[in-house]
Amino acid sequence: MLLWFLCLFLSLNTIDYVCCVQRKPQVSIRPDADTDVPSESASCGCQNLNRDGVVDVNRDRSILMENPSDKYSRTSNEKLPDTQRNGKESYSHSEMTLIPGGEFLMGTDDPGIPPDGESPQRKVYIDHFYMDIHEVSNHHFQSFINATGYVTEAERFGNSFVFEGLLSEEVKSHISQAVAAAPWWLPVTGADWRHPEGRDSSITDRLEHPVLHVSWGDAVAYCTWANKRLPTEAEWEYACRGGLQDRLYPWGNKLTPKGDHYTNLWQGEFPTHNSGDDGFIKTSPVMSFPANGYGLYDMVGNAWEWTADWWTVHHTRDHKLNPTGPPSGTDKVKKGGSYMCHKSYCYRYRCAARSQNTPDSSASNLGFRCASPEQP
Ligand SMILES: *[C@@H]1O[C@H](CO)[C@@H](O)[C@H](O)[C@H]1NC(C)=O
Ligand SMILES: [Ca+2]
Ligand SMILES: [Ca+2]
Repeated sequence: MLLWFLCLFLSLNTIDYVCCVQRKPQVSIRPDADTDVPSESASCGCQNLNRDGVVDVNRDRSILMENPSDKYSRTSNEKLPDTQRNGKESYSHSEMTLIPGGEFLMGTDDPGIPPDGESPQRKVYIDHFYMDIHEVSNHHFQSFINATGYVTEAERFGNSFVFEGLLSEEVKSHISQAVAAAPWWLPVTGADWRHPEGRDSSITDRLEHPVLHVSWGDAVAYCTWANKRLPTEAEWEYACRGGLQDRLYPWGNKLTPKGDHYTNLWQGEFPTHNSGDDGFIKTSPVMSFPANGYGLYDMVGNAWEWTADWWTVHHTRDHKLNPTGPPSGTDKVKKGGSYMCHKSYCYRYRCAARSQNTPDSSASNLGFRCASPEQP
């Protein structure tokens, strides 16, 4: 067991700790590897998750935070009540909006996290398509499950990764493993989309929040059922930019224009203190923050979003027409960052930012939305 986690520390000083919520080790085992914690912004709050790559926390209880929940503001979630959207969510699928075709600059020449393959900036042309205006919600995912009886991969595996700060003491007391490089990630038995923090949790009061703990395959199954598909990375990034050219965020270059929060991220110190300044310490109901220029919500922040593409960090400046990524690979691209992202650890809530996971991965900050060439 120890060997599995040691392999996670083979940072090689270049390959950053990508946000891999993965089940299969991607690197070989080197028992002599040292065990430094990942270095600041090169890593993110959701990396190195691997069901085989966890350590025994009973050997060192201090790997767990002391009472992280004490440090969270209980009232923070009351700031932005769940009201605006009540009654609006009666569709069985998410509403979509037309993303007009056009050319854009994909990636950046000023990468926030160079090892992620954010550069070079290149011209990409995208045909028009339709995009879900928000992340697929628990409510919509439940419609799919009710209609099909589909069983997600986390349910089949019997566990999924949950951020420690969200867990009850009861659940934590039964956990004996953690991800060594990122001890705030714990494999939780019984965690799945219906039980985001394990068996003693539920989604009844979170039906309008993004569905979590869905693998890439689960996301594809949902989109296929809805007569849609996952967006390509290029489509996703084009949609993220909302018609703006060469900006960091879907709304511009300032993270909090006039002090206002435009999406659900992490404020405070990661991973010990989440001040919830944006109103939420966990996920937020979809559409809690302003839409971008294309009418899309939470393109960055709230939940990470799976895309269709296989992962590569090698890009050229060649102009591209509707690129679909490499023909094969081991990881899929995810985009947008999540409510757990803080600049110090996961500066990935930018349109050009990207990360990856194996397709069977699932976690408490990873969801998706669908696209379609035509209005379904
Ligand atoms: C799914 O089925 C459950 C159990 O029958 C029901 O309570 C729930 O309202 C249904 N949800 C949707 C979105 O169809
Ligand atoms: Ca937040
Ligand atoms: Ca998102």
